[in-house]
Amino acid sequence: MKLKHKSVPVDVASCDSFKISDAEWEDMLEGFDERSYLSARRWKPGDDPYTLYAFNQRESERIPSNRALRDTRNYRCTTLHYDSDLPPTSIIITFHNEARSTLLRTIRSVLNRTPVHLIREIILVDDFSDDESDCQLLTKLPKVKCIRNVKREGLIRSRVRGADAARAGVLTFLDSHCEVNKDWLPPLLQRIKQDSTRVVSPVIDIINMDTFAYVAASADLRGGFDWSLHFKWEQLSPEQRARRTDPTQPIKTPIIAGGLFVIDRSWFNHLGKYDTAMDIWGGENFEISFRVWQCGGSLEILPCSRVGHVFRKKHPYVFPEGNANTYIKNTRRTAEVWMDDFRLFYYSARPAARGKSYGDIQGRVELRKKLKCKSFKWYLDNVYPELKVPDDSDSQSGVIKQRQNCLESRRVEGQDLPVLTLAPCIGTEGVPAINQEWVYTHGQQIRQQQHCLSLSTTFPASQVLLLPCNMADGKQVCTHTHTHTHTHTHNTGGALLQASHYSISYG
Ligand SMILES: [Mn+2]
Repeated sequence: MKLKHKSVPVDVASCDSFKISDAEWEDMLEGFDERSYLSARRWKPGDDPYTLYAFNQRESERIPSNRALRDTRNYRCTTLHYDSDLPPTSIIITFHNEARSTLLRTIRSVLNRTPVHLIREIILVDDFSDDESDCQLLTKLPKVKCIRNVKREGLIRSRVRGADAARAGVLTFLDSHCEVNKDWLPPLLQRIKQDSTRVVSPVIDIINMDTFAYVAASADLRGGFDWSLHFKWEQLSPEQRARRTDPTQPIKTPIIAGGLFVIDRSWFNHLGKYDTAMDIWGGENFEISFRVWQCGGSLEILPCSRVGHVFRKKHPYVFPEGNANTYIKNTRRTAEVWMDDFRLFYYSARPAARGKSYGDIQGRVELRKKLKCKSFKWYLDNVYPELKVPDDSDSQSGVIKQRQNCLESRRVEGQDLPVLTLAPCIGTEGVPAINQEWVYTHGQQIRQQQHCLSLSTTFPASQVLLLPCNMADGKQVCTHTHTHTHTHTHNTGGALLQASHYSISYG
């Protein structure tokens, strides 16, 4: 059975650089049997339409693969002109058990709304989906190629595989449940043609996961995050908005959402592609964003490029190591390689990351050195000054008391590390002696100079030692909070100090 193409979407027919007739479409799509493709694994009445994909499968299947979309751009975008010799791109779409209806709509929207000479190829990377014909059958569509992983690799390694296979000079990464909108690609390619160190994203419109309605997103947003490395969209500040006299101007962004972006292929390779030791999904957008900025590039969002994406509340697939563990591993690798001492704030905001294994980062550390990338402080000062750096002045200092005695550090000849003892408190007028004064830090460690109190093991009643501070060591973390009381009692039930009762005085 063949597709009937009686109605080509209006926005395709009206696009200046790309006119294609019904008959030509018929030819291009000949050989692809859409109805039979979509018939596999269809939603059945009585089934929960959210079970398989965590979006409304029934609604997705009701909507045609080539539906028309409202042009959500600012009207001034329609007056812009782009070079006639923009570089073509390889479009890379990775997926794992994607719904056929959404995957097909992603591809058809690209074919319908992109000047044909700008698409070198569409590379589908099937990350070991249950049904290998999901990908294979689509190669009947023009430009589409399929690569299949023989085991589950995750988004990151799948993208690198797609990039390695790509033949165009520019790479376009798309998610597998998108719809590109009118003239989405030329604004992106134009920016890269002018400066190949730019990494550019469209404004990501919202495809409602229940109704599949296509909803315009605000064009006054950029990517931001907090110290737990949790991504969030942020309104531009009033000053930034005041400076934007032209709504078509690019928006510099500290971080990209990660699902959709365009990057020069040589630049992608030069920068070290992705960290392929990261698993499945999550955190890779931090890594590539820090890397691009710190190593001499920039990230921007182009308001005149619009791509819709189905936002879901949860992942429809399983993480072999668990969702949270995977996110921690990936973000911890990012923090360790790119954030310098500011990773302290990451560990402080995400204490569960301490002590979690994150693999070998030597290769990425060397990459950073080889590329002579700038510091995270530079990034904060120049790219994301709005991210508030927790103020160390609200860390507290004081003595740690057991009855009349104070905990002190003492140097012992022949030993590298000072030892801990209890000795009479020798401070005067509320000023503790220097080796009896301890600082409770933001990273929830108890520190004296470069040494921190540390448990020797994680078992209860474990011995307390003084060791070089290591923000990543969970055994150095004291999670009691001291915000309101100046005197605080520790007991041994899982707490830091071994003896029966200590009182810690701060202030
Ligand atoms: Mn997605």
